[in-house]
Amino acid sequence: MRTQVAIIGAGPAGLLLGQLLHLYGVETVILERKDPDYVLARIRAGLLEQGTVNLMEEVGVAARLHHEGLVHDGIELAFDGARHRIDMKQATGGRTVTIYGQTEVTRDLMEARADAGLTTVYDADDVTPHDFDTDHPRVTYRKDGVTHEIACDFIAGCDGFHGISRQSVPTSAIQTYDRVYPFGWLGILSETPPVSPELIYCRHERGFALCTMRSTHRSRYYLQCNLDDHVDNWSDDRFWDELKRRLDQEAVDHLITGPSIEKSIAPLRSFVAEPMRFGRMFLAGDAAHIVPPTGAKGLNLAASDVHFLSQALREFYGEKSSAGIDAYSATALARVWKAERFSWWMTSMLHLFPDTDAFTARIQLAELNYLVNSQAAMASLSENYTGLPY
Ligand code: FAS
Ligand code: PHB
Repeated sequence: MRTQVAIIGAGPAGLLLGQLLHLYGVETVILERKDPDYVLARIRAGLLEQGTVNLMEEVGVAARLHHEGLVHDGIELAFDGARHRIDMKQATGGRTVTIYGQTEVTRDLMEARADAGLTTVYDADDVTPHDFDTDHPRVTYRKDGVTHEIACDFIAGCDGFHGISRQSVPTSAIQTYDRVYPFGWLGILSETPPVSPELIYCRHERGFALCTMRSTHRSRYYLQCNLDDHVDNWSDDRFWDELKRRLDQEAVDHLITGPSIEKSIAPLRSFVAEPMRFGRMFLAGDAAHIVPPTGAKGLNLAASDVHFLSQALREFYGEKSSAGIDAYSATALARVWKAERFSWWMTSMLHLFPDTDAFTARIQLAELNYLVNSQAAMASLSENYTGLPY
């Protein structure tokens, strides 16, 4: 088989890249090691920047997003028993965020790709990129016991943090930056109305909590937990009791609890691999970087990466220019590192660290008090949270 761009990974990065390149007349094949149901069953991000919404519109898959997504103008920060709203729309001159689960983004992109008759190989085993340091890269994979080869012009590694693409790069050719946080997030999904119309980020002496949602009848809550904790240690009742200890009284009074339909613990880390291009192979999304979810940047960075990469490949095929692909890594990394900084800052300000002593706790509260009393500080948070320009 031959194609122009072989994409490894059918998560948001791979699927969105595939749709953008299809729009630009560039042929792709996507190789995914899992089956569609497995990919859709992963409960992950829930909040889209305007830039991500714009890309979904560009590839013509934003109808359900606009019908079911919830547009939010602001968020609330809770600390010291009180809540403070940040009007991000006012602070940024009109920018908002949209609540629409990653599962739904993935489903919409999967359906659009299938409707367009584009090739996605699911249950592809042993996907392996080859010869990406030559002008004739290729990807091999095994399916139903048969080994296949795809000759291509380029390989897009959209296979996430644990994928094969980044691991296929010689260690001498790649520099990584890593920060593993000493805690995780215990997340719960419940068919209950959200405790508040907008997200509430809580800093509390017992640990961070986040109240978010998937719709007006499906809520998602997170509690900071120990890295060595296990989801089996957390009954629904224990989760709700702990959440109430970390919320302000108004939130407690409005909280509607119910049975969990999903419960999981996610580790938190900041990670960047440089560069994001290796000859004819590009990395995009979690394959190249990870952010702690505090700033809701993970999925949105995957979107901006594939925006830059799709434009570069469109230029290569349309104008026979390599300028875009030569600039891809530096362009993508410039935005990645700003999102890494913002996500690290939000995480540092809101979580309890093992070395959070009395001084650090006062600094965190001073940071938060300054933030909610300064138009300039709220504008800075707002422009980062709603998404820096591409
Ligand atoms: P993904 O990991 O989503 O997709 C990679 C795809 O490649 C997967 O389908 C995988 O099966 C496939 N793959 C892997 N190895 C392969 C191989 N060798 N061959 C073929 N296919 C292969 N972000 C937020 O903004 N907010 C959140 O709350 C949030 N919560 C998260 C919770 C968890 C547990 C995790 C892991 C991430 C979370 N994220 C969150 C970040 C997440 O949303 C990612 O940023 C997003 O999935 C990035 O999309 P992709 O880059 O496509 O990677
Ligand atoms: C979510 O809805 O899952 C979500 C929202 C905002 C975050 C993290 C997770 O910062």
